[in-house]
Parts: sequence; C-alpha cells; structure tokens
Amino acid sequence: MTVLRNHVGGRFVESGRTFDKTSPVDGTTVAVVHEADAVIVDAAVAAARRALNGRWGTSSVADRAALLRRIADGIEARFEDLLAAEVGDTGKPVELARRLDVARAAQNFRSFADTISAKGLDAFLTDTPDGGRALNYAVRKPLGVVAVIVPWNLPLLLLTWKVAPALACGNAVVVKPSEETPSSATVLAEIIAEAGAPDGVFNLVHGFGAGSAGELLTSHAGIDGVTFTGESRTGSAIMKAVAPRVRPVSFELGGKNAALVFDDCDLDRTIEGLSRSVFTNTGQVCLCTERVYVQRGVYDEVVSGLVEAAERLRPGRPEDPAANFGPLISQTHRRKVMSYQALAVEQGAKVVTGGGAPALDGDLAAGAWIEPTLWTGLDNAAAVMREEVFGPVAGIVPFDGEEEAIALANDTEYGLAAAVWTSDLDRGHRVAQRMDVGMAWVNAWYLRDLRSPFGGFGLSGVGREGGEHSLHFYTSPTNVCVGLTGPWSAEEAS
Ligand code: NAD
Ligand code: 6OD
Repeated sequence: MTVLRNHVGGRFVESGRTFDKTSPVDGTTVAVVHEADAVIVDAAVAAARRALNGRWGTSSVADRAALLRRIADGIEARFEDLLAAEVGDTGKPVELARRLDVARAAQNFRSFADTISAKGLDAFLTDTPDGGRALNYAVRKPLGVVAVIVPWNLPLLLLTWKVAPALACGNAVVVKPSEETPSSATVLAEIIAEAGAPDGVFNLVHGFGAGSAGELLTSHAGIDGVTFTGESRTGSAIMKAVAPRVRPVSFELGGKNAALVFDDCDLDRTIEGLSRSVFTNTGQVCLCTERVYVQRGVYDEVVSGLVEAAERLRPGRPEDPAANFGPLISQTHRRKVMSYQALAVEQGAKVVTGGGAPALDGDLAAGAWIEPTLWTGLDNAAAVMREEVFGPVAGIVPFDGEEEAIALANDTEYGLAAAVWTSDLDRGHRVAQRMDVGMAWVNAWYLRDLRSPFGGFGLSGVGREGGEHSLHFYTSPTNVCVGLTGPWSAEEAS
C-alpha cells in the first residue's frame, strides 16, 4: 500500500494519525495518508521561516528562475509518476490528465520563470510627477511564508499554478492539497527537493479543512498570506481565520458560468465547444458551463446537439481507451450532485438526457459514477440555475435578444467565466465586455494564456493571478523616495 507523508524542512515525516484515500473509480484504497497535526503544521511554518532567513531569502531572480526551470525538467522526467498519482486519486481519463493536468504543471513553472526573467523583481522605477525633485523606486520583497490551499479537481495544475509564482518571488510555502488528492503533491515534493530547492522552501502538510491541517495552517500566526482555490464558502471561512492578523489573501473560488449562444454561430464548432465546457473532467472544472442561454432560432438544434454529445460519453476505467468520461471525485460529491438532479425535477425541469447515476457492473459498481445531465424548462429562479453543482450538468434556456441574454448571464452572485458563441465578432467583443466575470471567451472555452489575469467577481474570488498579476500578490513593495538637491530651474535657483 502506498503511504503518503508530510514533507517538512526537507524531510518526510509521519504523524500519529492516518486516513485512507479511496479511488472514485471502484472504492478501493489508493493510499494511506499521514494527517498533519498542530505539531507538524508548526514545524512546517517554522521550516519555511528558517528558509526565508537563510540562503533562499537572499537568492537572486536568476537563481530562482533557474530553479523553476529545473523543477519543470523534473516534472517532465517524472511525468508518468505524476500521471499515475493524479489518475489514481481522481479517476479521470489518463489522456485528459496527460494533456491537461500534468502538462500544465511543467508549463506553470516555465511560464513564471519567463515572467520573472523578463520583468525582474528587484526594483521598479516609478515616474517623478513632482518635476524631478525626487527619485522614487520600489523594491519588491517576498510576502514571506505563504499558505497554499488547493482543491481536488485539477490537483497538480492548481497547486503548481500557485507554488510556481510564490517561489519565483522568493517566498517559502506550506502547501495543503485536498484530502481527496494527496498523491501528486507528494511526488512534487520529491521533484522540488531533487531540483535543489533549499530545505524548508517547499513544505507539504496533508489533511482535511475545518478542524484539521487546513484550519491549523490558515489560522497559524506564522503565515504572511494565503493563496486558496476552492469553494466560495471555504474562502469565507479562511477570510475569517486570517482576519485577526489582517493577512492578504488571493482567492479563486466557485462559479456558475454561462454560455451565450447566438443564432449566427457556427453550430458545429459551438456544439463541440459547448459540450466540452459542460462535460470536461465530469463537469468538475470551476470554469465549466452550467447555464446555457440559446437564441430561439437555434435552440432546438443546440439542445439536440448537446444531448447527442452527452450520449456519446462513455464511463469507464481511466486507462480504458474506449472510455472518455470519469467518475465524480467521491461518493459524498455524488450524493450532492444527485440531490441537485432531484431538486431540478422538483422545481419543474424537463430532463432531456441523464438525470441519475448509471448502473455499472462489476468493480465499477462501487465507484462515484454519474450520468451527464441536461435540463430544459427552468428559469433563473431554479436552484440549479443559481447554485454551483460542480458536476456534468447544465440547464438550457431560450432567449430572444442580446440585452436579454446579457441580463440573464449576469443574474448571478458568482462571476468567474462566460463564453459567447457567435460569428459576428463585433457582437462577440460587445457581449464579452459586458459579462461581469473574470474571464470571458468568444468562440472558445478554457483557452489559456498564462500571462493573462485569472480570477473572479463576486462570490468567485478576490484578486487576480497570472503572469505579472501574480507577482503583485506574492510580493510586497517598499517604495524608496530619495530627495534630490536643486537647483531645478533658473526661476527656482534665483
Ligand atoms: P473546498 O473548498 O471544499 O476545499 C478546497 C481546499 O480547502 C481543500 O484542500 C480543503 O481541505 C481545504 N479546506 C476546506 N475547508 C477549510 C477550512 N475551513 N480551512 C482551511 N482549509 C479548508 O473545495 P473542493 O470541494 O476541494 O473543490 C471544489 C470547489 O473549488 C468548487 O467550488 C470549484 O468551483 C472551486 N474551484 C475554483 C477554481 C477557480 O480557479 N476559481 C478552481 C478550481 C476549483
Ligand atoms: O488554468 C488555470 O490556471 C486555472 N487556475 C484553472 C482553474 C480551473 C478550475 O477548476
């Protein structure tokens, strides 16, 4: 049996308590995980502080960029180990994890190595609006010890998306992956150590959220900031935990994302993109579309196209080449999604495909499988049109005009992502700009440039990460203002 340990100050450490991580594919135990207690979390924070006060604290941008590139090389060298870890924990199709999760981990480190190499960090000159009487420059310092807390849906992708910029900026991190996905983070700890990171720069604690390692870490007096990806409710709990010591937070939270399909769209391209946006990773991507608004002229074609796409999805073992649809992450999450399936019907939905859980034979019968599900006949008042389900589900609603579509899409407390499908590029720009979201795509979905700002409005988050935007969160500037001696002009000199 695989045993996963915490990684503190360069050493793997056990604790007095373990929990089992089970596979969502068939319910078997994947690993036994050592849950960090208060002593281990204290030790991890102290190790991070020592690293900051040691040679890491005085490392140069060039050295850090070189470390990030060695980590990216290490990820590529151990690609298959990371892939096995990610697939074992999540049950997602191997090809999806290969293309998306593990590939992006290496890209995250390379991208932030490039960003700091191009931008530098040591000093930024500001302009001198007072006519040159002073020289102002800002020295950017690391935030310090950064707590990194991430979810289970894209575990390695989301962890490295935060660890890479944190290390690029000279911070030391204490990372807590989700209790559902502890494996890839443990392999990453080995890779980072092998790449030559000084002890204590990357620390890993395993465990749950409230009452466990997550809460111990976010309420710890020794952390200087928290970067978190997960549910909006958890973000709110973390905000309260850091409030007494007024620490900065960067939050990437939930979404209730809309797609707007106009009747001038390229239908084949739209249905292909839309179905990816609803069903990728079994709907467990924060950017997934759960509300589809379709202009009446193409409504019937879009509904039938999406139904056909849903019915082509084949559940099966991650390594089965005939399967292209994984399970949900856990039985707990499956119960939540099934309760929304029941609620949708109670509130008047017509189920046009799916609506339950598939009856699978043999080993798979014990997995967290769910049917891709589409509803019509609902309006924005229905719970499944307002609350994040985080499964392969969507409500499809017709509209007549552009203003109506914009109002429907923006009628939400979330504000993460939106996608606009149209062949009229003027309309694409016009509508996308009016979406109250962090990321609006036109004729695309989850197409990423890692330098662009990523985050959300409202319940979907606080702050933006990505490229230079990440550098702002992971550093604190000290502005130095040097008064210069005159005379400055003939008038002033006289
Ligand atoms: P979650 O909030 O339940 O858990 C996320 C992490 O927080 C886990 O590591 C968990 O152990 C920890 N945690 C839970 N309670 C805590 C507490 N009180 N204190 C400290 N840590 C705590 O989220 P999840 O179920 O793992 O992930 C799914 C959610 O994440 C969805 O809402 C999804 O939209 C969101 N998400 C958002 C983004 C984004 O970029 N906006 C990306 C991925 C996932
Ligand atoms: O692609 C990314 O950088 C990112 N943060 C994706 C988030 C996906 C949510 O599940």
